[in-house]
Amino acid sequence: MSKRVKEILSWYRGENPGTLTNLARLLNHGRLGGTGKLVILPVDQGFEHGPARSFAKNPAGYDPRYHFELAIEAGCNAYAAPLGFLEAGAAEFAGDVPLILKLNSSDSLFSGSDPSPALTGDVDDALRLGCSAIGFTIYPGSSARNEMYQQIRELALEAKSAGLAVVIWSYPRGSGISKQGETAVDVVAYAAQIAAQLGAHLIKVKPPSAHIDQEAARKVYESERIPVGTLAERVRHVVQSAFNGRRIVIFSGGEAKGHDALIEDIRSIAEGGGFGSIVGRNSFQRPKSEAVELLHEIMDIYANA
Ligand code: FBP
Repeated sequence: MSKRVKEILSWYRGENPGTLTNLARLLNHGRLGGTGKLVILPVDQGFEHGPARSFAKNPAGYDPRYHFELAIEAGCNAYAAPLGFLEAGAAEFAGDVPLILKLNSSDSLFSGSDPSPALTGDVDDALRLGCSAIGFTIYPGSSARNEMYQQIRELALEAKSAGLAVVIWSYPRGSGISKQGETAVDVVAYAAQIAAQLGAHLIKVKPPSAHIDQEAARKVYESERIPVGTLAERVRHVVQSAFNGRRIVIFSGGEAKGHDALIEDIRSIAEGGGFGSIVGRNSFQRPKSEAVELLHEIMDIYANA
């Protein structure tokens, strides 16, 4: 076990040996194994955005086995997906890559302003499929947020009792927050704090913009001169907001974009002390060899940070 992984595990001393072992599995697997950094492949976009928007660019992605292969070939720390995708490959690829079962999902066919995801899996499913962790999305800013907080409180308790790790995707969204506010640095930092308080071991947020959304927060950012001018500074602030860096915070890739723009973001995230990335569309929407090359480039930036 590397010194860094041991140090990270020490932040989670309240957890049982099963959960610590599963956290270690996530941290020790793949090309970044042992570095304390993670790159995770998430493929829940088929449910969240629909099949064509997700897979038409690279039709190999319609096949659930493709994503296991991509995560394995690229040496990702883990592969995260909803129930159906994991059930379709968990036996064939058993033991090849740590799995994270996403326990809630929402589709884009209902266009209300307040996301209210359904529970689409449970802890027993995660155990049956050999997962290392459960995954759950919360939408701070939605009128349904309190229901989500209560659901993850129950699920996290159950998962931890069963020795699993808990990953929370924290996405501010809904009628309580403006579009610009969804990625505002104060809001993303707050979202990371909420996920940490809900007991997440790993927290996933979007890269924060320089916008400050909440008036009460703005006064503090200004009076305390919190540096948020560059992406690296904002990432540092978000990581600090999740228990002063004592929780693993990783950042999403976002919509498919050009190589250079993505790499620039990753460099800033690494410079700001981010623990890694979760890269979905930017990887599985490219041809596999290109995706593997890109994921390796991303991993090497984190490895050398
Ligand atoms: P991407 O790299 O494709 O952005 O995936 C990361 C992710 O967290 C997915 O797990 C999730 O489906 C997606 O972002 C949600 O995106 P949106 O903001 O459009 O709901």
